[in-house]
Amino acid sequence: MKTYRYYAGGAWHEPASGRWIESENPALGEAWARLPDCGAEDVDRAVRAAHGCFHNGPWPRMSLRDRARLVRRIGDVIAANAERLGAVETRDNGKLPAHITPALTTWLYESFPYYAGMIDKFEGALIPADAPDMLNYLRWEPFGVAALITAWNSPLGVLIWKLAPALAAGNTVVIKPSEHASASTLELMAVLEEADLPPGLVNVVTGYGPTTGEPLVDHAKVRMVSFTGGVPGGRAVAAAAARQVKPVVMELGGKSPQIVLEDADLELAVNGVAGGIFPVSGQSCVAGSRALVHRNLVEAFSERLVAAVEKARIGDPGDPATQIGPLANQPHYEGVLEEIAKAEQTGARLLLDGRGKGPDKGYYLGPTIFAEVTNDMRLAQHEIFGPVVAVIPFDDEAEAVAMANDSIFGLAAGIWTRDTAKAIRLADRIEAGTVYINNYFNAATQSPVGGFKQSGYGRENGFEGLRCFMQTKSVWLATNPNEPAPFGG
Ligand code: TXE
Repeated sequence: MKTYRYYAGGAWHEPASGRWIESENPALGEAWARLPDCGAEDVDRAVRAAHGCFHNGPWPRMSLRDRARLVRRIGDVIAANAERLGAVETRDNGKLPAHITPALTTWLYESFPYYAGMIDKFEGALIPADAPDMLNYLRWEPFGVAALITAWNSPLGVLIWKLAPALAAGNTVVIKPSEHASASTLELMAVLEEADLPPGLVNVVTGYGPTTGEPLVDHAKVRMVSFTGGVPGGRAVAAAAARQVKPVVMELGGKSPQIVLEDADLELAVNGVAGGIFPVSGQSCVAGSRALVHRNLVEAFSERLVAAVEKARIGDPGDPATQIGPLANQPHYEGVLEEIAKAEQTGARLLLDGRGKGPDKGYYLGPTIFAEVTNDMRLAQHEIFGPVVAVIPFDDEAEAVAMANDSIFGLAAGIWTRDTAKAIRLADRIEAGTVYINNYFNAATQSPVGGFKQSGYGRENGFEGLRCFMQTKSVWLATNPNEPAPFGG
């Protein structure tokens, strides 16, 4: 079994507690690696290293050009090692290499040159403040130590969206990946040793939310938190951060609607709905898990959706022929099965049952489709995060919008129609951070991603993604310092 240690201050360490967590390969249901179960002492070591690096050594004095070079270098090292990193992630969470490795060399990679190129474009501002003999200007400064807490569905992807802007903005970081899939993040630290980073710039602690994540959020030297995960974890992190009035940005879950209007190109819509959830087994924050379909289309749509996915090749994620791999870990797999069983009790009709599909060993589950769902059912409200779609009929545009918005979440939505004006009208009324019209799942480094409502706040990617890692300072300079300030003024 492979043993990983945690990384702090440019060196590898064993957990102070002597405790380890076993990480499973979900394709086999077998442990393959062990990870440190870090506690408060280990977290403190990592945060102190990050804090030291923020204040001492080359990092705080580095020119913008050199900082940008270093951020680019990190991207280059990741891209050069994409296959190695992707292989570890596949082994640890079952994600298909086709969904990891090309992304690490193309658009995820782009985050590094994009943010490296952005930091010398912040031109500051001279404020025309209404104050005589005063010059008032603004600076945008890093927070200091940023905690980057990530989820298991896409550990490297989620991390890169945070790491590139956090470092470009001048912060140092402590990363806390999910206890279910930490190996690729630790492997990343091993490859980053090539990048010659200042010790303490990037640190990784592993362990559970309450015993590793919480001491990290609680640490007085951590000055901001960027979190991706579920709503309960997000609430706990926000509450802990509030104790020290610490800024948090968070991207949480979703129950994203895919609205298929009566005039939609049916084939396009079916492919868009299938492609918006099943290739990643629904384990994506923006997975379109509610198909809201015009009542006149619902039968044809459902039939075609079943036909499109019932023969999907489910199996070993390492096999290039595989289209759908396993779910990422055992507790999650069991949770999804439980949700399917609950949905069966509600009167929803199971059109396609994914249970029992794929190899016997491992956490496999095929596309699962329920019809005759109503939007108030748990199946339509609760984020399952698995390959499960609820088909919900609607009668008119107003009802579709009302149903789409009748959710605690607001991460993404899809609209399928031939009428662009209608699509734009709907897009304006939908409460979601991203709306896709006649496409789904697109993302780009330049385009901000994030949630409305309980899907989170703050944005990743784009200009806003960098801005979240900076704070504004207003500087007042007296241009006539001999003039005494009025007492008590
Ligand atoms: O999330 P958690 P998990 C959703 C999805 C999934 C659910 C649970 O519904 O089933 O979230 O996923 C750390 N203080 N998404 O288990 O538990 C935790 O250790 C500090 C949506 O991954 O929220 C892990 O590193 N940290 C999603 C991270 O938070 C804490 C992607 C996420 O864990 C903590 C994945 C605490 N109190 C799952 N509690 C998306 N938005 O893409 C937990 N953590």
